[in-house]
Amino acid sequence: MISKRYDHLLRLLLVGETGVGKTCILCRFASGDFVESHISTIGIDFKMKTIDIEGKTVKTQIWDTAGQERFEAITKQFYRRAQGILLVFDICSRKSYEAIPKWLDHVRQFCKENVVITLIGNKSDRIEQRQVPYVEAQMFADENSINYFEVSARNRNNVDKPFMDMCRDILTVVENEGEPDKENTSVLIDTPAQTDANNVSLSTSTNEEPASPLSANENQGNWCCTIS
Ligand SMILES: Nc1nc2c(ncn2[C@@H]2O[C@H](COP(=O)(O)OP(=O)(O)O)[C@@H](O)[C@H]2O)c(=O)[nH]1
Ligand SMILES: [Mg+2]
Repeated sequence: MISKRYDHLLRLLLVGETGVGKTCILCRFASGDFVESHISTIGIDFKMKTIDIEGKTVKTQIWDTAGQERFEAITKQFYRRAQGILLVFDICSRKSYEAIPKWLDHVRQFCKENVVITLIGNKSDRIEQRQVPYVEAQMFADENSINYFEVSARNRNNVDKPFMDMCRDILTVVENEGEPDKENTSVLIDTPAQTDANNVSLSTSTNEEPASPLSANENQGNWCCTIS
């Protein structure tokens, strides 16, 4: 019999405009890498990372969305399953910050009520090109009762902190309200139902088909979409 190697499986989702650095933040957190240029995320990818929180082994399954509007039909399904949302903007792009209320609306509309939300201002290494003052983003976060962190995926500054704090907060929710679907935690790559909303069809693929919950390739994968 295979024993479970973790105490909790938490599902997190990164959202925000294209180009703010979501994929870079995820790579930095999950594997420690910074890759200068990424192929724009098509649909949705995920990576997994196991962390220790107060002696508990917590497996995080982190989904990385595409910012493009036409993929919203896909990402809405992932909002429903997420226990934590990381709302990302680029501190050097006022436009990406001004889009945050729109992303927050999606979260409030589609997520469960007890979802933990964190605002992240990325690219803090480019402080001289800053277009969004720290205090302004902090005030927005305070008004919406969410945490705010400035990070740099490029120089790794502060990248782990929002993930760690978010997981701690989710564990508090889980301890108070119970794990939403504990019976499914042995299924590491569980994906929402297929949809044909807005003519978007989905198929799921991992690098290799995971043979068991212990297989190495459970740690990343992606959803592909076909727009018809
Ligand atoms: N200077 C700087 N550039 C970054 C940082 N994070 C990402 N980038 C760059 O921003 C661009 C978009 O990053 P990407 O992760 O693909 O954005 P996404 O569309 O939100 O997933 C890429 O050229 C990255 O190299 C950062 O912390 N600092
Ligand atoms: Mg991306």
